[in-house]
Amino acid sequence: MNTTPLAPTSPDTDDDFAIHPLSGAASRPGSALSGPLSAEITAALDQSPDGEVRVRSVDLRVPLLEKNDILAERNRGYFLGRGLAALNLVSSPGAGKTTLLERTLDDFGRTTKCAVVVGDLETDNDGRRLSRPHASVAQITTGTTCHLDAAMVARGVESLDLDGVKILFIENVGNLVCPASFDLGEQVRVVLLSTTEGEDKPLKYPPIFKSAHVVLLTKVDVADALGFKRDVALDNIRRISPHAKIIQLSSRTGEGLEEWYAFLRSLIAKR
Ligand SMILES: Nc1nc2c(ncn2[C@@H]2O[C@H](COP(=O)(O)OP(=O)(O)OP(=O)(O)O)[C@@H](O)[C@H]2O)c(=O)[nH]1
Ligand SMILES: [Mg+2]
Repeated sequence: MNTTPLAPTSPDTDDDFAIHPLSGAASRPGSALSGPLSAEITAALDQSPDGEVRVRSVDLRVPLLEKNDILAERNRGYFLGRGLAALNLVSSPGAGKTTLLERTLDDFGRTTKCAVVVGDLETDNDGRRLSRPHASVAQITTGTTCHLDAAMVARGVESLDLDGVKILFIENVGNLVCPASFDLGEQVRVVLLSTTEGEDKPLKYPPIFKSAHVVLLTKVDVADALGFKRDVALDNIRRISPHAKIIQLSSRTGEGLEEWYAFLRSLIAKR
């Protein structure tokens, strides 16, 4: 079993996000830009011979993503070493991520130990909603950041009790754009599309749907009342993510949840 500490050990001091363990160990500050990246920014501020500062623009996206990818690989190795299946749940705000996880912890989570890391800009509302005696939960508040990154997840996971845990759910910040670029080290990326959003979202936000292993069509209980065209939505999902497994479900009525739980069981069986 891989017991190497998961979070980066560099003494970064910036508090740009916060961990609120709903159970487990004490919170600690997260890491921000550091090392080579700060050096790159400093190098961008060239000084001319007459002392005048010339500002060069630097594209930070590549180094930021490179750093994230390294940490994501580290997370992946850690999850693998512990025999954990990690799922990254992504959707626009309010598509039903927390409600699905509440049901999943209450049903599936009674017999299979699960843990959750949940990210939001502000509040620990979702963390408190998900808190259960039988499930370890950590809430991350990102401040102004519109997605979780691998470092935040590493810190969140360190505050969890992972003893006997088979499935780690990572509920990302509600956003259909930014989370697409940030690998968290998950094994499975789950994208939710709710009937309240309209059928066209896969066409309008293709990167996140292209990256999905599983697409959940949620809130199907209200599809008819909304005039939501399921066949059109399914067609759009298949056009953008032809390889994704699609499950239609309602966390309210329970429709489709058995298929979701069967999928989760299949992940454990593969470990
Ligand atoms: N009718 C219906 N409503 C649902 C269903 N699932 C969730 N909702 C409602 O949708 C709203 C948003 O649900 P959440 O689970 O908080 O959504 P979320 O994706 O976690 O939201 P953020 O964390 O803010 O991104 C709540 O009012 C839920 O009760 C469902 O299956 N059917
Ligand atoms: Mg939520």
